[in-house]
Amino acid sequence: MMSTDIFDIPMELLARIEAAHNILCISHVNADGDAYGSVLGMMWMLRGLGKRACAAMPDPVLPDFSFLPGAGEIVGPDGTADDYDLIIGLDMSSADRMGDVYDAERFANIPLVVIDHHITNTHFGVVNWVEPRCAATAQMLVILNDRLGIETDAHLAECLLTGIVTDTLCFRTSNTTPEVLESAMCMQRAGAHLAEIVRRTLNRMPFSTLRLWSAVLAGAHLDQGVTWVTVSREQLGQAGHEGDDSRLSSILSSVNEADMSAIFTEKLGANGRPAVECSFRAKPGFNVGELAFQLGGGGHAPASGCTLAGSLAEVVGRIVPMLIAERRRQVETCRPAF
Ligand SMILES: [Mn+2]
Repeated sequence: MMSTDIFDIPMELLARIEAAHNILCISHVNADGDAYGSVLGMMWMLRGLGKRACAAMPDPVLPDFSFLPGAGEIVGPDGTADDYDLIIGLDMSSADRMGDVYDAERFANIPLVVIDHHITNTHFGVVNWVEPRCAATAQMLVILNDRLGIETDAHLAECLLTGIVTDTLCFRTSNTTPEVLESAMCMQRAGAHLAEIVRRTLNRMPFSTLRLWSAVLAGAHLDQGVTWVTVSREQLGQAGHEGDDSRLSSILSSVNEADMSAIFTEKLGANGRPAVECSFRAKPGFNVGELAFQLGGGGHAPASGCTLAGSLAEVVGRIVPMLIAERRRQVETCRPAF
């Protein structure tokens, strides 16, 4: 028995799951490990209850996650049916994250319930179980599985541990509570291969990424407690990459001499004009959330971002001094907590 009584699962969610027979599970565009892990984990849980269940996602399955049990069964927008009696949306803070896979017209009469851990969730279902204290939607499903009394087989365990491992960057994020570790432990005991999941999801990259990072990091700057890099469209083109990589942010934010870090990635704006995607990180005790918000973006104290019009040189020239000033203000006005 897990010590997860602090989490309340809505009775209506349990009742709707128990009453349903044919269920569609959906997760989000630009899927990550928690999206795959939770949509497939939910599918296996429902099958464990003797129900029909289908997993659907807006985009084709990424090769990195094809190792997950059931990944080959994930359907796209064209693969869904009409006769579901319940739809479960997983790991999504808003309805638009379902992309084309949620056909509002076809599914108009099918109840949609939401299971998600994002604090920004818009509660777009008829029942919404939103638990920001959980580090991953997959962690919520471990708790749900326990509450439903389903035996955890190795398939299910593999999917749910993958969601937990990827969303916590292998138990390194600040929201890795004892409850997270307990859920992960239960999944490992049930047959999930932790080291293999880490190797397949976190500890791998194509050579092109290594080349991109080596070019980008060769141009790293450090000034008054702020470190930053720029990623040009030319560099992205050579590497054949989209660019936005949280692992590069993690490398920058681990620099001893810096309290704040930034990655400036050159993009082509919607109107063909140059634009720059800014991704900010702050050490504990510092805050980059407010700056991003002022610039029209969003995020939290430790991680935030925004997209600004202008060339790489223009945006860097404008934003770096703001970061330096913001860091200095925060050093002077408040002592960092850690
Ligand atoms: Mn998640």
